[in-house]
Amino acid sequence: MRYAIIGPGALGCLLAAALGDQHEVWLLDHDPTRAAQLNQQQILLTKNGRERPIPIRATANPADLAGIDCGLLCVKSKAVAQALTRSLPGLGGCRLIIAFENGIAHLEVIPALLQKIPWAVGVTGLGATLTGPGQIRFGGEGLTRMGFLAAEPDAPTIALLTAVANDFRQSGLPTEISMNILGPIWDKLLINCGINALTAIRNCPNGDLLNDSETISMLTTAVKEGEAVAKTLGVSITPDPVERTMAVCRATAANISSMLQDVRRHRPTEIDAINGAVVHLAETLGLPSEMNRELTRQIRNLEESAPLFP
Ligand code: KPL
Repeated sequence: MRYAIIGPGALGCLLAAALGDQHEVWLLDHDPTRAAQLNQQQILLTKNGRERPIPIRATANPADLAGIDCGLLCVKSKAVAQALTRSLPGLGGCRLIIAFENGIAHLEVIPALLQKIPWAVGVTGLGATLTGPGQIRFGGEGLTRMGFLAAEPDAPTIALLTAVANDFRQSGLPTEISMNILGPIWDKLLINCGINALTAIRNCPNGDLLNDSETISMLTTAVKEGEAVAKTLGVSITPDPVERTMAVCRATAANISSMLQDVRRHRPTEIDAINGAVVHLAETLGLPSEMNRELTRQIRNLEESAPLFP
């Protein structure tokens, strides 16, 4: 299978590293200088204290993607429209795009842009920290789920998603096909609601959130507010999201959350797609969302207190 991974961030590089051993993997970067650097240096993955180079092909030219089978969209939520608009001309032969963004904002943007290519959603519990261009430190194992959100796709597209899930498994990434991907999307959203903003505000790795009772209480309230929204919307989430969020804190204890990575690099965060999206829906439904509103406010302050690089 030929893969194009759109976005060389932590998850994009981690998936490229996992699939790159056995498949042809192209990494699409909007920055030509960095793409040239990645081509020379390869992906450098540090896992269990050992660094290993993994060959991939990087490019900033979407035309190089002609003939790929599947695109894995791994850009930040806010960058989805721009990344798809830029790469679509090169994705002519692509038969499936799987969107791996955090939060739920991208689900509203993608349908209008991907009218000709079938798309699915990927939700992953994998953790990774980008330590430099193409350099990642593995942050924790986690199940990946993939499924179709929109209308029932045709048989070849279902078969292709099944083949991608097999490739992921053979590359060492536990992966399942989900017939109800909205559930896992919300399961992950609630985890991100509890972890991401708090780690960015406290400037700490995921595991440290469990060190004091005040932070645990904030995490609990943020997740419970989101849980109430999901239940009111009729989304079938997995029971006990607070305990599952704390389990992710433990499983990815040393990981630097994607939001803290963004704040440290002065990049826009995904706050609007995570806690901000919960606040928006809670307000529409007349449900409480004080904690998510407060976390959103504090992250916006952090974003404003330092210059942002898109
Ligand atoms: O998804 C994550 C993120 O950092 O965005 C978690 C699961 C919190 C791992 O860090």
